[in-house]
Amino acid sequence: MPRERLSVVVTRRLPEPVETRLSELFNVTLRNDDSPMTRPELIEAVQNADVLVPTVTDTIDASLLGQAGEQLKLVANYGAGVDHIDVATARQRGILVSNTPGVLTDDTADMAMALIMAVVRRIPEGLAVMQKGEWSGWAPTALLGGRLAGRRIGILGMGGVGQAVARRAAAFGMQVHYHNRRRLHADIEDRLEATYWESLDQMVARMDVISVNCPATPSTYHLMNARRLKLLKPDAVIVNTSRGEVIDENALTRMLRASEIAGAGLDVYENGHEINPRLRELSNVVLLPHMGSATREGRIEMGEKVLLNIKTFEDGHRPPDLVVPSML
Ligand code: 8YV
Repeated sequence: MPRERLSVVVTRRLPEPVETRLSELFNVTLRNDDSPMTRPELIEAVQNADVLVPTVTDTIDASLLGQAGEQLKLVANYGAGVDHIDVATARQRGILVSNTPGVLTDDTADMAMALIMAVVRRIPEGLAVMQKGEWSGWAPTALLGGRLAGRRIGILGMGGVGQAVARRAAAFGMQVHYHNRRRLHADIEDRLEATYWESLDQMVARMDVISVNCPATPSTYHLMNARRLKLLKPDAVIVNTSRGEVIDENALTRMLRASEIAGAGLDVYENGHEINPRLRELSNVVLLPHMGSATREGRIEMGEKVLLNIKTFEDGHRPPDLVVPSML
């Protein structure tokens, strides 16, 4: 007799090829519209599914996991970051957690560079002039930005995305510096021509650009707090394509308003999609709606990773992208 297929609940609409493949392989419940699941819907999902496929917009906390049925065995996250999942509680309850590392590294690094260029070269301001029909022709001193080549970039978090940013920044002629929990191996450092700073304070004070690329964990919460932001040079810019919680958003907004820092490029925010409204009023700030990994290729490859994690688990093996609390 064929084995009964795993019951999989997906919390958001995924790219069509991913949904099709999930339906072919598993007993899957897909989302009809693209709104995030409500809390009661999530509770129902964890009470019935063998596998839950959430995204960054779902809070999989201890209280939700406490209401899960005995059958829930795997949370196969569609995304790399797992800060919205209580991985330790899941583990205690015998629920595995997997994610989708690697496949969104280049896309996210591209977006970090796009934000750096947008802010330093004032691209949105130029676009606004064009869209409003206000361009009266070339002028020697109009919309002058800065030159990337020769500028120092300080990368905060030198994992896969941080290193991909480093490679890109070096190709633009920037000098690469970084701070990380652990210093990279000397050969990787050499290859990236990256200078390690053990002291984040000292690095921050000397950089022209800061790129935030570390995950959100209790130890990175407000790593860029008001005190540390004040160490930035007044002509420095900061970009964040990782998680909003790493920067104290209100302190950053105050400094941007007071021109104590030259600009910011943000793809992520401290409170999900609720952003400090004052940020929207500032011309030296480029805001994006968390689209760092938003490429068709990336989102399909994320789906392939989810599929592989579930299928491997179904076949009785450890999912290749298992997340264990000690990794965090
Ligand atoms: C994802 C991200 O698209 O993977 C991550 O950690 O931040 C995003 O780029 C999102 O998390 C999907 O769940």
